[in-house]
Amino acid sequence: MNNEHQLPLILIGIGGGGSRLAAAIHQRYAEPMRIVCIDTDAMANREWSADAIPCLLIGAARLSGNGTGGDAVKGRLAIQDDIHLLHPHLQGVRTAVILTCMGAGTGSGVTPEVVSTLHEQGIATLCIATEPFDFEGPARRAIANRAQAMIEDHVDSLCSIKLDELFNATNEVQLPAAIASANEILASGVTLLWRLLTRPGFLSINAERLHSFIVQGGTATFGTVQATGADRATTLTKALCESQLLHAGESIKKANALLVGILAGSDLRLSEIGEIMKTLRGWCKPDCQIEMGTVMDASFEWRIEVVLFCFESTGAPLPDTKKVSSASPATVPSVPPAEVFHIQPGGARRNKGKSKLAVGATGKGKFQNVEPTIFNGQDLDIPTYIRKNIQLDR
Ligand SMILES: Nc1nc2c(ncn2[C@@H]2O[C@H](COP(=O)(O)OP(=O)(O)OP(=O)(O)O)[C@@H](O)[C@H]2O)c(=O)[nH]1
Ligand SMILES: [Mg+2]
Repeated sequence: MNNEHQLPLILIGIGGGGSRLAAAIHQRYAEPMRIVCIDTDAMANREWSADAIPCLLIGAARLSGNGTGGDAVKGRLAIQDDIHLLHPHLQGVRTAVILTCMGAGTGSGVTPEVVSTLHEQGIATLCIATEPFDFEGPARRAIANRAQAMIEDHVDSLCSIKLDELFNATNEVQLPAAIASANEILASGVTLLWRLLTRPGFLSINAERLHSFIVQGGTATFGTVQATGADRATTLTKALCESQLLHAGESIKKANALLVGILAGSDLRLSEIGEIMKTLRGWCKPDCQIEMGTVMDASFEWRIEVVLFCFESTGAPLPDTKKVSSASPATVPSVPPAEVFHIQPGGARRNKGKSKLAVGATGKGKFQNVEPTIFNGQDLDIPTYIRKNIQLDR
């Protein structure tokens, strides 16, 4: 029997928004999971602590627990001060799912540093990062873009989600309902990864398989749909094709790899799995690699939920060694053969090549969008008083 605490998988929430989403996911999963939140804001930190989620307050020496006030320079310095606080949480971790919101100081400044640290430790990273709403304005957008470019340097799989698209997908008009619904969509996607490992149905994915999938993932998108009724499999595939988060099916067509999770109760039929997988196979590229798993959950009786991660991995797959399912093909004749991804030693992300902008930390005034001036490991574009934490008399 799997114990979630033993899983080599951790959820890391960063900043106010990222921690709030991580806490919502933790609550939805309702079972023990490895989780840690990181923030510069002591008040927000207390909120998550009340939920028994370990929270790391970083940069307290320079920010006094007041947050960064939207300054990614301060966020980056805060995590550089206190990255050691994260290390005890990484014992035995092979894969990290990071939730973060781009556009302000902590998420944008801290996430690239955390991703880089995890990468150095050989931990595969799937970073789910929200992009600010259009109405938040160009300054937040610029911070988000710079942070994203830095994250891309070391992350294995990056799933950027535009908040405008996420909220459109909720079909809710009033803000509180839209936020709850948006949280629910993200929670479906993320908890799927835990459920696939801890509550497998007859087609399972193990932690090492998931690790190798994420290592090769590249740019990722995800969507989730559910349906009930006699034609629920057909309804589901139609909804997937129309999903805004999957760009009306474009993400499926472009994907080099798909991770498909099917959640259902004991009434799930093999023919339904076959129909869903056959339709997906028909949409995606002939050489697209598909990994699927089922999660049997009594609370899903009468309905099916499909969660789909589409990865635009740029790396050529290595020769196959394993089949996706331990079930013999004879027992599931209607499911098309699926291939698996392979572990890539070193865990390096392969979709490099995008131009690297300066870290958000230096994104101010004349240093906006320029490469940082690094000397002896120090970023000289950061004012000396901030770099050396000198308190100025005012
Ligand atoms: N989906 C969602 N997005 C959020 C939420 N809170 C904030 N955001 C988004 O996240 C961006 C960053 O905000 P925060 O996460 O609060 O900022 P932070 O990373 O804590 O940074 P500082 O507070 O400036 O130190 C915002 O511009 C919003 O786009 C939330 O509860 N849900
Ligand atoms: Mg904050």
